[in-house]
Amino acid sequence: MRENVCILIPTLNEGKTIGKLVEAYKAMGFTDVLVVDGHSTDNTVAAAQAAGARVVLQNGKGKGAAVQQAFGMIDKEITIMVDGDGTYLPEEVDRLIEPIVNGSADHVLGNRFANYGKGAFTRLNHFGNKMLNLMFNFAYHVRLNDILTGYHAFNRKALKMVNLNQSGFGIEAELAVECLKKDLRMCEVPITYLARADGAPTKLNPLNDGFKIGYTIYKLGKTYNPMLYLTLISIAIFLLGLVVGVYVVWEQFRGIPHNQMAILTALLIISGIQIFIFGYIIDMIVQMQREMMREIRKR
Ligand SMILES: Nc1nc2c(ncn2[C@@H]2O[C@H](COP(=O)(O)OP(=O)(O)O)[C@@H](O)[C@H]2O)c(=O)[nH]1
Ligand SMILES: [Mg+2]
Repeated sequence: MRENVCILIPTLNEGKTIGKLVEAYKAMGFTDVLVVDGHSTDNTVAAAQAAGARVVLQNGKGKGAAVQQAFGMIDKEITIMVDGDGTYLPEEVDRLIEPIVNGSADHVLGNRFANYGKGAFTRLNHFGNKMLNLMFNFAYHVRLNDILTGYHAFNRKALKMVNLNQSGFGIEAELAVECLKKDLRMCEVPITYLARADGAPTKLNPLNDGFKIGYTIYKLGKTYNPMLYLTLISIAIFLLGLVVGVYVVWEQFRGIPHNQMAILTALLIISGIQIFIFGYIIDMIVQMQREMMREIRKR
């Protein structure tokens, strides 16, 4: 079975850990280890090759571009994607492979919150991850614990259907969104998450990238769930109208008329209701389109 698996490792300056990682997978019987390197300036490429990996230098910039490129090159039933920083355990790979082999999922995510080592998450990182997962679950009506994990498994179907346009660190969020949009079955399995090796800093900038990932979720969420966004806007406008309206009525009782403000009240309340109805209609169109795509895909 292991000859049907490709181990994909995107790397950028992971010279400290990549050699061992590739060796570990090789020793477990995975013959196809593909390292897509983002033009590392350390010994990553040499170490990966020495350990027996197939190394490809990526075109374009960012992990997203690297992964998209790799997806186009892989022709295996199962693809495992794992960070090259040694924070994930090769021995746990079967947990991710299992749901693919038994056919219960198309995309498996390793849930890092199940078991994480001391210092694996900084406090900010832990908080940020929780927030982004909450936001994601809210926008997409799902219940996932860890969409930003670095340990994934895909079957061939998922690999061919997923389309990543975003570069940089939006990629994990985009992966999750793509799988939902394409109606792929996702599942999570518990995994271990270790701290990075000393002197091998993450490429992630927690604040900056956190906002980028949040923005990606928001931007993509708009097309997936337009109702949500329009509902939020309509509620805001409606409430504003209500506040102004209460003030106008209050003043009226005290004998002070506010004609312009009364007009404003009416406009705000009507706009709020209308935007809500637009959202409802757009939602219906999106649902219908999704249903249709589902039918088409079944054939
Ligand atoms: N090919 C490629 N790999 C990258 C790039 N940026 C990060 N990576 C790799 O993607 C993986 C995840 O990055 P990492 O810094 O560990 O992010 P973190 O796990 O969120 O801290 C690591 O194996 C990195 O070496 C890039 O621009 N190109
Ligand atoms: Mg990492």
